[in-house]
Amino acid sequence: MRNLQLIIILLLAISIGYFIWRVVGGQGFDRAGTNEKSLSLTDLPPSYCPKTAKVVTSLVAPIGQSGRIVAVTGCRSIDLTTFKAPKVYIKLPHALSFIVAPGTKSYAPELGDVNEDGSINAVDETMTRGNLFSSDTTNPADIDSDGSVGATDLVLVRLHQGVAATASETGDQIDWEKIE
Ligand SMILES: [Ca+2]
Ligand SMILES: [Ca+2]
Repeated sequence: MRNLQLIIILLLAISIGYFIWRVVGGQGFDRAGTNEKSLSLTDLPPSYCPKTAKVVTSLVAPIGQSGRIVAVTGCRSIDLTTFKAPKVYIKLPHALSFIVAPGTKSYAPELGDVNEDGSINAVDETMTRGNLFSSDTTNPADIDSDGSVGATDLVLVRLHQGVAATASETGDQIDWEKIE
């Protein structure tokens, strides 16, 4: 009888341990702090196709030394498996930077930061309005990268206007503007 009680207690302990491991360590980042998953970018205009993203792993590292440029696979996926940090900060072209915490599998970036200064405001809208109908493919106001500055670009700016990345979401704030 006593043995049976011990076996039940043991099984219970193993079950609880497994549950905790699944919930705490088994999602997103593993116990070493490595993200197990790629991050999917969602709710973006079909023509928006970032080639690279900047990933910053620490705000306390020397300025500019914690960031790395990574490829964006198929315009929509960022491989975070090699980053060992409790959370990472990500910046995409013309988007506000954002935090990816453990367990995050997808994110809908806010587009509209024409001048890449970390916020979407009247300056971005003025730049977009001033370049409307431009078909210069390198025009920074072509936010959705469809080859011209048009209604969609203006809608994106207006939709996200007033949204600003908080200090904790801007990573090391270095070289954001160099993201292509
Ligand atoms: Ca801006
Ligand atoms: Ca456009």
